Amino acid sequence: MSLDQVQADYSSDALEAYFGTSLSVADPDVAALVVSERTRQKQHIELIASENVVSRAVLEAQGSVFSNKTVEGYPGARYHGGAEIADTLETLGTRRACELFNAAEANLQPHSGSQANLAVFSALLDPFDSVLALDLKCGGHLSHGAKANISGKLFTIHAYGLRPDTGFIDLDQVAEAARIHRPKLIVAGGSSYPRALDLKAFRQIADDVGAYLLVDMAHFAGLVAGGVLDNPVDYADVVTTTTYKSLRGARGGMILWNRDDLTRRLRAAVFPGVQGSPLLNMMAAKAVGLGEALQPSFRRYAEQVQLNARALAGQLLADGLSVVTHGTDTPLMLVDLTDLDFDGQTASDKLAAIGITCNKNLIPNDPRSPAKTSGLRFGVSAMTSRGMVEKEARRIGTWIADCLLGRITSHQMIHRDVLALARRFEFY
Ligand code: DSN
Repeated sequence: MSLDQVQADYSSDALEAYFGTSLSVADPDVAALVVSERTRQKQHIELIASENVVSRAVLEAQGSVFSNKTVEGYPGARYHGGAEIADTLETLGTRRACELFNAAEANLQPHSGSQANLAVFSALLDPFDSVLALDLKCGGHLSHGAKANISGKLFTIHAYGLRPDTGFIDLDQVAEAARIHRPKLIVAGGSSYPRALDLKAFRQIADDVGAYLLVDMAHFAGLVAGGVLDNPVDYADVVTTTTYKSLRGARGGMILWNRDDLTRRLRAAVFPGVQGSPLLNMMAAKAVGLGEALQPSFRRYAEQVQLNARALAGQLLADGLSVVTHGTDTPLMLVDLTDLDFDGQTASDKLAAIGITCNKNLIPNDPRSPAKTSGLRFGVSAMTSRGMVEKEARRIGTWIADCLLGRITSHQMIHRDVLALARRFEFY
């Protein structure tokens, strides 16, 4: 490359183009994918329990100039200069999180729920320490000690399960396993357990054996924020959550706690323990989402999420499908397909063909592999954000049941109906 060419790259025209060209002009390939994804989201009924639809304000904050800033450490004690505004942002977001969940302390830096859990494990435990958590096969989460996850490699994991007669957490088993294994940490919460946790019972069991209690409320944090479910912060030593499921904010994780004596360890476990610089654009968007969740209207949203979840689960049952625990208290539910002659992957493909998006999921004691599964998980946070209520939840439930139970004569016709419903609930 000649010197002339290098200098040309720094001409005022080149700089203006670099800073001023929109995505559609600068990179039509990626721009086209963004448009396609937006269209896909609008034209489908989204029932993946870990998804939601964020506000325009959250999107705007994610795409803000905070994307350019690197900071390490915490407000007032950073390693990089120019952090004054970042400090104000992180302090604002943290204050909102504490107010929303009535917590003394919050850490908004985790990039995800799994990072938040890893930080808590490393703050409270030494390698090989014993942990008691809900079995992944019974609705637990990878980051709670699955063999394939770092949490399962570093710590000694014992699992508890569900009552075979009800599908609810077997608290007797939790208490017995705690007595036998004397875990240093008990974890409650998971990724496909549809029922409210008995927080008081978990607290008691943890106290009986001198264990820390961690509640991972990722899937139901929005219902806690909206006052629909009890607040785990009142019971647990530490609470983790993602910010983007029922909480309807930016992608990322968060840690909340009340105990002063854990503050130094938890903060150090996030940075420098498992992360470097937080993603400040996501921090800004988290702050916006938390601000939205503090508005009175969020309470109404959270109530509607639970109403919709119950309406959908009720309709699936009424229309002949088997729902684990026969219902839900949270935004999610699990359909058991063992009576049908196809697996979760096939079931999810069938629903995708009529415009309904969900995910295959292991059911308790699933005979199939995680790649196939015998279940489907549905969540209603996203459809509720679009304005759908029980009437639509019931209609969707009937479409799902008709599709899975082979009661559809024309897939095309039902897909047209799904599309028409999706169009009635436009967004962006
Ligand atoms: N934990 C995964 C889920 O529940 O889908 C991703 O957030």
